[in-house]
Amino acid sequence: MGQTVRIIGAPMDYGANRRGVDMGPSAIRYAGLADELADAGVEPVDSGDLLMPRAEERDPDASQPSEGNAKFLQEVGDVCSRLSTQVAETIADDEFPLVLGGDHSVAIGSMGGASQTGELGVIWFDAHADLNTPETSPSGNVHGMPLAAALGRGAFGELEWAHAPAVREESVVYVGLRSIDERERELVRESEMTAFTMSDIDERGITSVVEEALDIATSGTDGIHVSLDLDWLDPKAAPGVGTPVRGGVTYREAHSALETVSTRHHQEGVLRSMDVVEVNPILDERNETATLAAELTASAFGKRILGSGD
Ligand code: HAR
Ligand code: MN
Ligand code: MN
Ligand code: MN
Repeated sequence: MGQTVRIIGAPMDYGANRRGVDMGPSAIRYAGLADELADAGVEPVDSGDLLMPRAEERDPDASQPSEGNAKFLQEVGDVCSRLSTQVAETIADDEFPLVLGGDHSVAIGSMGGASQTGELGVIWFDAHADLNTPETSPSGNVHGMPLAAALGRGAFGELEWAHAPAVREESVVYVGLRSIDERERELVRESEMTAFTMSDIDERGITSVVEEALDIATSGTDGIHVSLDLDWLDPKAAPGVGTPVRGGVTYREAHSALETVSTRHHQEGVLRSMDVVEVNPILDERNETATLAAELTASAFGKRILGSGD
C-alpha cells in the first residue's frame, strides 16, 4: 500500500449562504470515497468529522459581523483553528490530510495547517476567486474569502491565530476562474497570482494549463495544497453546489486535470494537502456531485481507467 491518506470531515456551513454543505462529508463518504482511494493505491484512514454546533443553534445576534461584513466569522475561525491543528499534526505524522467540506471557508484551516511545515503553493480549482475580505465582500459569506485570509489580506480579527500569510501571491494559481467580483478582478490583476480562466482552458487545453499551474505552484515551495471546489465543474456535471456558474470544465477535463496532478505527485511528491468542498447534497441529483468528488479525489491520487499508479 502507498501513502496513508487521512480523511478529515469538516461539515461546516457557516461560510455559505445556504444550508446543506454541512452534509457534504457524509455524502462523499457514502459515494464510496474510501474504496475509490484504495483503488488509487493509497491507504485511507478516516478521522471522522470535526465537531461543530449547527448554525440553527447559534444566536444570530451573537454572530453579527464583528469585522466589516463577514457572517459567522467567529465560528469559522474556531472551526478552522481546530482544523489547522489537525492538518499540521497529520502532516507531521507523515500522512496526507484530505479535508472534506463543508463550504470553502474550511480551506483557511487546511492552508493554515499545511503551511506550518514549509512554503506552500496552492492550486485553486474553482469558478470563483474567493479573494473578498470582510470589507469588499458583496455577500458577507466567508466562503468567498478564504484566499484573502490565507494571503494575509484584509481585517480578519478572529483569524489572527492563522499567522497569515500562509501562502505568497506568486505561489497561488487559479484554474478555471469564470465568476469574479469587480474588486476581486482588480486585486487579481494587480497581484502576483496567476489566473488561468476558462478561456485559457478553451485555448490551450486542460492538460497544458494544469502542467503550468503545477510548475508555478511548485516553484520555490516545499509542497502544494490543492483546493477543489466542485462548482469548478460545469453545473451539468456537478449540479449539487450552492453557487453554480455555467461554462465550467467538463467531467473529462476535471478528471484529466487531477490525473495530471497525480502524475506529477508520483514523479516528484509535490502534493502536501487537499480539500474537496462545496458539495451540497440537498441540491444534488442522486448524489452525483458527491460521487464525482470521490472519483476526482481518486484521480488526484493516481486512479486510472486501466488501474492505479504510474
Ligand atoms: N464572490 C461572491 C461572494 O463573495 C461569491 C462567492 C461564491 N462562493 C463560492 N466560492 N462558492 O467559490 O459572495
Ligand atoms: Mn500524532
Ligand atoms: Mn470556492
Ligand atoms: Mn466556487
